[in-house]
Amino acid sequence: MILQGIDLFMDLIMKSSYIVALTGAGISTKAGIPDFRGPNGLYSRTDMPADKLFDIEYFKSNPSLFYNHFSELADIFEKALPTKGHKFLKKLEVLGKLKTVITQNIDSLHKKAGNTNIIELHGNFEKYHCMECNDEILPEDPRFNEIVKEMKNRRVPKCSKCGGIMKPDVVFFGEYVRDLEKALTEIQKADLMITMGTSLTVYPASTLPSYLPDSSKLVIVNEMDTPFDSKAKVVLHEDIEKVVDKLKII
Ligand code: CNA
Repeated sequence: MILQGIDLFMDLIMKSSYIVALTGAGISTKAGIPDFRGPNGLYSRTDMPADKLFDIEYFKSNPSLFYNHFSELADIFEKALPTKGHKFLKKLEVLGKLKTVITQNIDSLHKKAGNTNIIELHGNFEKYHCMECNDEILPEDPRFNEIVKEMKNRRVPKCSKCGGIMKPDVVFFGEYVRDLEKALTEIQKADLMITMGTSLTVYPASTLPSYLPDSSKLVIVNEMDTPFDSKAKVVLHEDIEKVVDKLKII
């Protein structure tokens, strides 16, 4: 029998021993966090200059643009809980199949779901630093909550030491991504790569599936087309949660 679609995906999971996942904003939309390019994504909003929001040059010259608009999303990020997609990847790790999650997301939901080996290419909001004196503020520092409060009040948080602008530990467009070498090493060891909820258009994450060894398999789960669809063994243009439900792994 020739397996296809979800059955082939399940078969590939069963036969694999070193799965690496690459995730994007689409795995978190069901947690209430909008993506960039989906139908209800931030790029479709006319009241928010989403393309400038995470641009380092705009941030340096006008940090209030980011803090003004991000205040709305900060609460959503804080309250968001892992989706079935995140739980599925956690389960694959518990089963000893999934070795690494590489994510472009900045929402820390893979950590909340309990995965342990996570490469956050674009950082997260778990740390802030001063753009002038580099002072670092971690969550256990009482000043961390002050920064979050300032942000939620649409004010630019300032360094308590030198008055410089505080920046979250998130990689903006125009900055270097984190741990790219580590991500490449993991992909080269993978026998199965699963990409979930990413348009595969943001460089350099967009190039990562091309580093998969020829003998390994690629599965893409994303509602919209991606540039790697023709290279994948299985492409499911479906909602991640529906796919996970059909796999019956969680
Ligand atoms: P993207 O370019 O917005 O692509 C998301 C993709 O997910 C789209 O192609 C959607 O069709 C698809 N999608 C949305 N919901 C679902 C669903 N339920 N099931 C299946 N597919 C779905 O986002 P990428 O991650 O590819 O681009 C990388 C950017 C987005 C990075 O710089 C991130 O930091 C940034 N981002 C992150 C978050 C987050 O952390 N949750 C939110 C918004 C943007």
